[in-house]
Amino acid sequence: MEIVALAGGIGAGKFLRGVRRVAAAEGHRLSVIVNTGDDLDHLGVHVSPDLDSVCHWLSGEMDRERGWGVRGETFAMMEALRANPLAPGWFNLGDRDLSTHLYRTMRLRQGATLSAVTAELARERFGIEATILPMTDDPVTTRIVVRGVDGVSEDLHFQEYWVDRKAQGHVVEVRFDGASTARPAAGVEPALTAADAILLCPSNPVVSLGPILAIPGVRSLLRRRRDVTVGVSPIVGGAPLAGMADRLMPAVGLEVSAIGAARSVADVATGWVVDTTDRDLADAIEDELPGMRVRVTDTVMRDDDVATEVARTALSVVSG
Ligand code: FO1
Repeated sequence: MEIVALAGGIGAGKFLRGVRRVAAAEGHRLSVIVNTGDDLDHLGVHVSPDLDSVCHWLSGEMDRERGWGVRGETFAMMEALRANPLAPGWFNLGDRDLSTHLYRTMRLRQGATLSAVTAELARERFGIEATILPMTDDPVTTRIVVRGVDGVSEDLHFQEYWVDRKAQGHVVEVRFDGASTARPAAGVEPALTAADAILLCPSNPVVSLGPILAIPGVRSLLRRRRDVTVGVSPIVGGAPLAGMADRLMPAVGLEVSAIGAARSVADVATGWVVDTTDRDLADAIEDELPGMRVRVTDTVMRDDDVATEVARTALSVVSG
């Protein structure tokens, strides 16, 4: 089978390790379409956090505790940088991660597309068999507008909001600048068209899956492939297992629950996997969202065995 996963930030990686194990065991091919709205040009390098996270998780180099970056990462460069009070010290570029950012920046300056550079990094640096695709090669930037207690609104880059401001402040708007004129990266539409199964990773519905679905053509294509598409709820017991979905979902009118997350993809998914904590929501979801079949399993992916079971459960919805 051709399995295609849509992935963003922190929640996707653990699940992708389960998908990878099922794909390897059963001889399926895996492609992952990744959010690039988090990308940041910082200190002269182009950082693609979600592309890097997916590569770290699939290569096994991820630091599970920190949730981003590689195991054993050091921050000597950041310590030296902070000796200069004029330098921006809020976004930590790890020493090993920096090699990835420098390579990506060098190749982009040579005129390579983000897709081409991502393929080189995934294959040559991380030894990954899966095909890793940015959602687009065009610039798309997630912006978060927050209003402080003083009533003043600020238009922040996603990373400024999430890292510098630690997701504080009342979110009044989420935008994906550049999305309306962005084109899906070369391999995206062929992968979605040929997929035997499409998996929506348990990523933030607003800023991880949202930007991917905002690329013109992607959502309409997924609607046509709804019969092979299954999502995994990123919300368990009314809260995200990681990240800041609970702060962003209300800003776009979504209830912070497994049913609220299901509503955000009801037009593109025929299956929805929820945690055992949310077993009592299963009937309500199927009643409200016709065509959605709910599966219940343990989705708190503390290790690869649990993640593999979640992947099997999701695939069972569309593989008969
Ligand atoms: N997250 C943090 O909480 N603090 C950081 O300093 C930080 C730096 C960073 C650098 C590179 C990178 O790829 C990711 C980094 N992250 C950091 C995580 C990042 O904000 C998130 O992984 C995603 O953007 C959220 O989906």
